[in-house]
Amino acid sequence: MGLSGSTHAKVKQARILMLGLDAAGKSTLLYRFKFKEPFVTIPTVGFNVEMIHTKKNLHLTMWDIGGQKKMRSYWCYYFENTDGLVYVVDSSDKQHMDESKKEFICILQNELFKNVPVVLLANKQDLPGALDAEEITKKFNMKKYCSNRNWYVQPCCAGTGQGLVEGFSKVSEFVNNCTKSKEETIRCPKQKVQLMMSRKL
Ligand SMILES: Nc1nc2c(ncn2[C@@H]2O[C@H](COP(=O)(O)OP(=O)(O)OP(=O)(O)O)[C@@H](O)[C@H]2O)c(=O)[nH]1
Ligand SMILES: [Mg+2]
Repeated sequence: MGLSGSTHAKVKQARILMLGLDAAGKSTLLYRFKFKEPFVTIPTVGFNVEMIHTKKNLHLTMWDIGGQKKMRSYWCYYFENTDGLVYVVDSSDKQHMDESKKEFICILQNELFKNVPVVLLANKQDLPGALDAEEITKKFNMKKYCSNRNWYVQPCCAGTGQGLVEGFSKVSEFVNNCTKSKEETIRCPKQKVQLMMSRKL
């Protein structure tokens, strides 16, 4: 009895940067989304990189870069060839909201980010006093600073996972529409698996 099969799939690869202030929740939400269970993090020194496979033959390489002040001057080294930006905000941290906005605008104004689509994740919606998506949209002046690109503000909670599917779907949608995405055809050789019939000796 024989079994044969072949795979011929077109897979798009996209490079996504995750940025935001320290403790915004970037690593928590990346691993919550990838492993579908709560995740305990420590502050990221350097970066984490994870591959996310979406249903539409799109592979997202997620670069989660540490957001501590001393690390922000290194962010620009990751900017080249970025297909999408996921900017994470602690929606409950009003004290650092202006600082977060300042860093956000600085990224958007970089030449390498021209036209790069943005998904802003308004994280920590479970905490009291968290700004909602509308308030974050206004606070970050999204209409003004993102007028030349696709953008979306998604409220979420990395702790429970709420809003993450929607947020990552938006990233995929934007990247899929983006002509910058590298296209690659992965061809797996025709595989033949022969199952030997067991024989009585
Ligand atoms: N209540 C609540 N806490 C959260 C949420 N997301 C993350 N946290 C907590 O926030 C803290 C910081 O989370 P991280 O994911 O490490 O933050 P980060 O943005 O990766 O920080 P850096 O690596 O320093 O840039 C952790 O204690 C998380 O458990 C959330 O949605 N709700
Ligand atoms: Mg981190």
